[in-house]
Amino acid sequence: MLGKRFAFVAVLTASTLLGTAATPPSSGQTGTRPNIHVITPGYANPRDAVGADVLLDRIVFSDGVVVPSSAFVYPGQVHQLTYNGPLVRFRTQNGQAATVGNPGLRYIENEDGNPSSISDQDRLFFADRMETAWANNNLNNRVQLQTQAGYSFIVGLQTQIWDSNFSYDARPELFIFEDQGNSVLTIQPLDEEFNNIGTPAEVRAVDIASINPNKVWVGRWNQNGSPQSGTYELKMYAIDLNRLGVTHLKWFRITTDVQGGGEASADLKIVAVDTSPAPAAQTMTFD
Ligand SMILES: [Ca+2]
Ligand SMILES: [Ca+2]
Ligand SMILES: [Ca+2]
Ligand SMILES: [Ca+2]
Repeated sequence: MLGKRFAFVAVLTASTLLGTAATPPSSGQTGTRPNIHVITPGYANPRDAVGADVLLDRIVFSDGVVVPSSAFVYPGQVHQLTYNGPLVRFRTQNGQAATVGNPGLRYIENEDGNPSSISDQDRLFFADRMETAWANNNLNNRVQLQTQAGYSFIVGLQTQIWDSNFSYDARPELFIFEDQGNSVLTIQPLDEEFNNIGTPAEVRAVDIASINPNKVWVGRWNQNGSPQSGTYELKMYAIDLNRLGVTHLKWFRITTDVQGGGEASADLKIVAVDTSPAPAAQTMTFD
């Protein structure tokens, strides 16, 4: 058993050095995309719940394996946030009637008490605000950026996650949810000293597809924070860790400097899962 796992590592290392790692099929390919099941307590019609809770209840992989919400791994830390864009465009948001996560909107420039500019203290405190917005299964509680100005930040997951199969497989570990699926971002895996490792994934608008088996809807607000009528469709990109050139992951950097293919304004909710059957045993083997 251990010998087999070490053999996997050797193969991956060789292919990475040679730059010949196989390109995985698109996550949007029919048959491999997980089913995402959402519940909207108190609302029979999910589109009526966009001012409240839109809860990610479970993920069902194409092989039938179910990941319940109790097994989700959320971002637990956000570091090194950069943003030099305009005011009143970068915020966390949630339904005004939400019971999961803090309700309402929070803008980055308000964190230091002076809304007329964006300071280092704003960026520092807003990074914590992002982490708080992401640390629950309410898909309505997310980060929104309404500008072509980019951002970057480092995400630390609550726990390290492992890939059950070090080649490409149909149980993705990282789920990126994005309003309307019209944005771009790059995901760069990092080691514990925040050095680049693995392979960066450039996520383009075409990669971010409608959620199946049913579309999912979230709330929309004006730039001044007032609720807008109607809904946004929330779309998703699911990533097998093999796509990032790593077997396990805790830290990664997200940037929006991808050129072309969408807006540099990803509105994000990030959820991870550990697909390894015995993560503790694998950690002992490799760390
Ligand atoms: Ca400020
Ligand atoms: Ca894999
Ligand atoms: Ca996997
Ligand atoms: Ca978007």
